[in-house]
Amino acid sequence: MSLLVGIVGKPNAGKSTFFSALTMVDAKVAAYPFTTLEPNTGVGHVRRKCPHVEKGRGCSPQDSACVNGIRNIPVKLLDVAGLVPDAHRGRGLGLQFLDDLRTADGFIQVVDGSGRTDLEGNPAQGADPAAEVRFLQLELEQWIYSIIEKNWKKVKGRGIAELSEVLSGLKVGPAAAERIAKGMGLPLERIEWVEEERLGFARKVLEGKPMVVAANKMDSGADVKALQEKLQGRKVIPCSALYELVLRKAARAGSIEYWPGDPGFKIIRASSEQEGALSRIRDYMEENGGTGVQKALEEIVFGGLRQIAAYPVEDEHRWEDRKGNLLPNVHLMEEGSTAVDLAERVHTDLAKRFMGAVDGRTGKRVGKEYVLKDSDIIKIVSGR
Ligand SMILES: Nc1nc2c(ncn2[C@@H]2O[C@H](COP(=O)(O)OP(=O)(O)OP(=O)(O)O)[C@@H](O)[C@H]2O)c(=O)[nH]1
Ligand SMILES: [Mg+2]
Repeated sequence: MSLLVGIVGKPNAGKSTFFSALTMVDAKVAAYPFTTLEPNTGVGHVRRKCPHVEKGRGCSPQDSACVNGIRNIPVKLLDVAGLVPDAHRGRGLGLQFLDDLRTADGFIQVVDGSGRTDLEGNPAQGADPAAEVRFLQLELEQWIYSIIEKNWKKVKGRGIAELSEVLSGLKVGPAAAERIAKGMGLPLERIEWVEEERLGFARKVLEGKPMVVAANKMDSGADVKALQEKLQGRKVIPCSALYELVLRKAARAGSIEYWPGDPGFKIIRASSEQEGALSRIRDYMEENGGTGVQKALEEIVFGGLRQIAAYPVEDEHRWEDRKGNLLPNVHLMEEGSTAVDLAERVHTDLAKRFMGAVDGRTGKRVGKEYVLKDSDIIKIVSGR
């Protein structure tokens, strides 16, 4: 039950490059629109300092990796086809393919920060990346609206429960649906909302899905400041997916030592040709503090989706499971989650038989309502 982050944007913005750089899954990349038709799925990782360093002993992760004291926690990623203006009227590949993104918890929109492709993904000069963000917003709204419309006869004349049923695929529960409807002053029973109200509702549902803008292709020159000013209120992370992909491939081949998200890398062995390319990348990274790709993922996960890490253990003193693995598992949980939410995540049975929990750092017994802190180590106590 890991998080799912959807990578969206217009064609040719670099979505698949960005996806490949994070997942090391080979996705087709090419300099023309609609290279991706079928979605690509893969696993990226977000970093957290691993608590094993406090114990002075190496951990034995069973569901993640730990490198140099950094826990790499998996997050699912989905790269889909490009979206063009008026996709909801059937242009490009339409909206249908977005249904693969229904269960996405949040989105990264990749825009062409260099302004060298238009909204259709064709070569251009001086295109405005802010326009990409505006049109995408409208199309995603229309997508959610279309899901409501397709199911409207199940909702019409009924209540908010039926509406939330229709939206459950989008991970919108009854409480969220009710909150939105109330906020808009819409009736919750015998629903007869007009088109405009349904569209407004779809817009609010979309607002509930966190989004980060990855201003890509910054290696070929772009005005990040101007973009950030135009997109006030949105998180904009400048990045170069191309450079990140080159670095990860070079690291895998043993040419360099590079840890994703780091501000630099070390050359181990490289041809003079490679060195030329790497030195350009190094200049870019020095100026920007890294390639920005890992940062964008961590911004959506820790910032937008407000996730924290929690480590369930069976032995609260040794921080081990029954087999003696130190800190075997880690879960990403939403801020505000409680000890019983963690129990539920580990196993529904554990939540049902929940009797209490122990904080592995303080040794204190805590109750069901205990709100987890980031990187908490928790033993769940359960009955039979
Ligand atoms: N300079 C530069 N070029 C990039 C970067 N990222 C991607 N590109 C190039 O942009 C073109 C499109 O990349 P893709 O990753 O296929 O783009 P996409 O958004 O997946 O495209 P579609 O699947 O067609 O929607 C390719 O030529 C990439 O090499 C980057 O950070 N910098
Ligand atoms: Mg693609």
